[in-house]
Amino acid sequence: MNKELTREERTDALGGMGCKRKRVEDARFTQGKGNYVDDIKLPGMLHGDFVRSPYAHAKVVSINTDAAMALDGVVAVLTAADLAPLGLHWMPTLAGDKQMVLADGKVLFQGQEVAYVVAKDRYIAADAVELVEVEYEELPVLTDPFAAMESDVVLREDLMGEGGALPDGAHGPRKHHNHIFTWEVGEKEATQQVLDEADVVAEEMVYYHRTHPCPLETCGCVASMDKVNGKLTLHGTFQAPHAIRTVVSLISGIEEHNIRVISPDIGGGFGNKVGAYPGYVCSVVASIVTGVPVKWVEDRMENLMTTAFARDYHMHGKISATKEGKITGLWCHTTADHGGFDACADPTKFPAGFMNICTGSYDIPTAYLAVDGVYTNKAPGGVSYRCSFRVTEAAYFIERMVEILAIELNMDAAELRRINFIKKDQFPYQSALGWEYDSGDYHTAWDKALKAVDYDGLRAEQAQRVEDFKAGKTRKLMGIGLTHFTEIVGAGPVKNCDILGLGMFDSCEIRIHPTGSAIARLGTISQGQGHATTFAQILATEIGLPADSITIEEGDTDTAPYGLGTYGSRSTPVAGAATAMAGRKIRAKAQMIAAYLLEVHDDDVEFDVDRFVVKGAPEKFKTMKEIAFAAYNQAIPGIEPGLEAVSYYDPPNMTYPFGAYVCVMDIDVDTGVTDIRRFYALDDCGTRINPMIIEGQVHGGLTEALAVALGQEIAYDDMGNVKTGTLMDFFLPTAWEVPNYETDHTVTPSPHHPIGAKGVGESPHVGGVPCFSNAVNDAFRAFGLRHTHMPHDHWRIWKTANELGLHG
Ligand code: MCN
Ligand code: CUM
Repeated sequence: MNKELTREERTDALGGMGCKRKRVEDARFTQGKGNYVDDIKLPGMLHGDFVRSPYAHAKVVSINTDAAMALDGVVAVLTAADLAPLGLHWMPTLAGDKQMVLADGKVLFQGQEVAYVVAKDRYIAADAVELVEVEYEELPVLTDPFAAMESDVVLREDLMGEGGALPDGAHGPRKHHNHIFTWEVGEKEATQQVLDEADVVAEEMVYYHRTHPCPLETCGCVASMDKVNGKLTLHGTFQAPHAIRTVVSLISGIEEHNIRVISPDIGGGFGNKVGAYPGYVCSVVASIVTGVPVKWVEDRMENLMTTAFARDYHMHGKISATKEGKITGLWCHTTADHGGFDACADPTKFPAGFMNICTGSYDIPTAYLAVDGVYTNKAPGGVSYRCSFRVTEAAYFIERMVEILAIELNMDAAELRRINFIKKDQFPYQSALGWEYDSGDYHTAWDKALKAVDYDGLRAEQAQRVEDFKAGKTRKLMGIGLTHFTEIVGAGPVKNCDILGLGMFDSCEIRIHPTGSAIARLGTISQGQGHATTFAQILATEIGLPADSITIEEGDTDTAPYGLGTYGSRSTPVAGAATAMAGRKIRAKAQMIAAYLLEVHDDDVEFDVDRFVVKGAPEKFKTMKEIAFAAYNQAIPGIEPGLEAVSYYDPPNMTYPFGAYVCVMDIDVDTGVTDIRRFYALDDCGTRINPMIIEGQVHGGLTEALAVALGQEIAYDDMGNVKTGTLMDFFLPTAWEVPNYETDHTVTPSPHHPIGAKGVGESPHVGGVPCFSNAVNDAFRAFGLRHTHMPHDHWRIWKTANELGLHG
């Protein structure tokens, strides 16, 4: 007989929570066996491609498709005129606006979809795109949201009422024809009064530039209408497959049970794949019209120029404090550039996402935030790129304002943070802008971080460097970037979070097979986060079967329970909770089966790692494997056969992960070249399911943060031309630019989450961007710099040095 394993050995054998389980997905990814949208090839499949506008704002006078149609292999060319009879030339956006599917009389941004060509292959489609003749009449272009709010030029005639009246938008009254919404939180007058009476006020315009997540795989889909059975199958790069199914049903009129949406492997989403794009609608229509499958996959330029961008927030801030440095108030007015259509993917009641987490990690008694959304001639979107619904903007804003306040107070920025942190015993903490932070221990994290990098030593070195620079001994300055961020993730309670009326719960359904293995399906969808690995770990611990014996499946709406998908780092806080809760239902039934098999009362058995044991008699037990078999092969009085459970989880609150980051950077004043000497990242995401996956998430998020802070942007010229529409101009960091990251953690569990876990996917980006930016700004603090805008590329840094008179 086998030697009986110890409790510890049995625990290890499960590969459950807390272990560095290797990613099960990687077997296929590293061998080129992933199954992405473009790998899907259906019999008779046609290919779609878009004619796109070269102009940022123009009337579409005429479209002539004759030459394109005459090309051999072209099957159809769709224009708005073809979609109009179906009511599909416009579609609803997730933000309550509507967006043209194909140009309906005008275009509002460069790259906007004008016509959709369907052909036998991708090359013919591309050739035919060139043959479509479109006559445009250029209109004045607005690329600056402040100018747009003053301009007579009307971007959205479709939103004008009779005689120039201005009807309300989806989020209330509008101030101007290019205005989308005003969103206000907090106390305006009280905050103004605090600012008026304060010892010290720091004021700054903090601009977080427009950027783009640029996932390796672009967006795409394959639509396949089976006219015989009336079933539509839509494969695509969807971060929210169920929501896409519901939206497709609502706009097409096809009953939801006749639509199957499948997200296969996704090569990075980063929020870029949350929304609905014209390509999806056109592909569905084309498949319905032609009766054969139609594939549409963007190229890189299309992805960069037209799909959901990120940020573009102009944040005007004022922060007040006593002369000892106690923050007394925060005021922020944000002008948000949403482009030609408001296609942000925020929860409905939050048109500026969770920007009102902008009080950050600090106990700020009085605050006020107003956000004005504005239309411009740029691509639509705004919520993407590891943003937690505008938390990136909020964290950047407050972490810059705190640095500027430190300058104003002539104080050390680390100390200023320390004296303003929310204290451990203040949690659950009610913020001035309406959130209830669930848990945190910021002082412990901060002290650990500063100690790890020898903060005092770094400051001494920096002071010496400044002396040396002034003495002409060096041309390099040293910056110390600090950040303590607090995130809000896990949308969310259904009572205040929905998208298009769909409550933001999530789900998990588990089926235990007779031989003691299992499949669990979730309403979320991994795009690289490793859900198949980590959700099996949650279950292994909850139900006592090895993680290796549990298959995790996501992304097929015909099989997975309804869920709202993966974004806003919500999978662990919401679907992870559902997984634990469904696991507990399995365990509850298993307990009854075990008690029956062991011939004792239900209450006389207890769960022990992978089995139920009789209390006080550890030699009497039934393993979960045995119980699973019994569930299928024995008639147990009063208990249904089988072992399955489902949980739909509506979280009581969001989770509030946080982190303390330090970046040490050297800057060559003459070239503007930055060298990141050190980057230390301490994250607290509560209970840690898989430390290795967390570390991977942190490395990825920091690298994307480096990109954004130091060079990446979607830039426009005055005519609305995208100046960074290719990877020649759009900075994508490689191993060359990436430093060696040091990761660390503290663990402050979420009190309301069944396993105490908080999200982490977006944290490193949220905290990383201000940390890199603060390092650049800090390097020049001794020379009088208060604030300079991102991206801090070499040219801009050189210019900053030049403006400060450091070039001689
Ligand atoms: N995790 C953990 N312990 C925790 C929290 C999380 O082990 N306490 C694990 C999770 O189990 C999961 C991963 O870390 O495997 C990320 O979990 P979570 O924080 O819940 O985030 P989501 O799974 O909801 O992922 C979304 C988040 C977002 S919004 C963006 S944007 C982003 C990000 O994830 N996009 C990514 N990370 C990405 N990583 C990759 N590779 N590709 C993307 O597109
Ligand atoms: Cu805002 S990027 Mo993520 O939420 O998919």
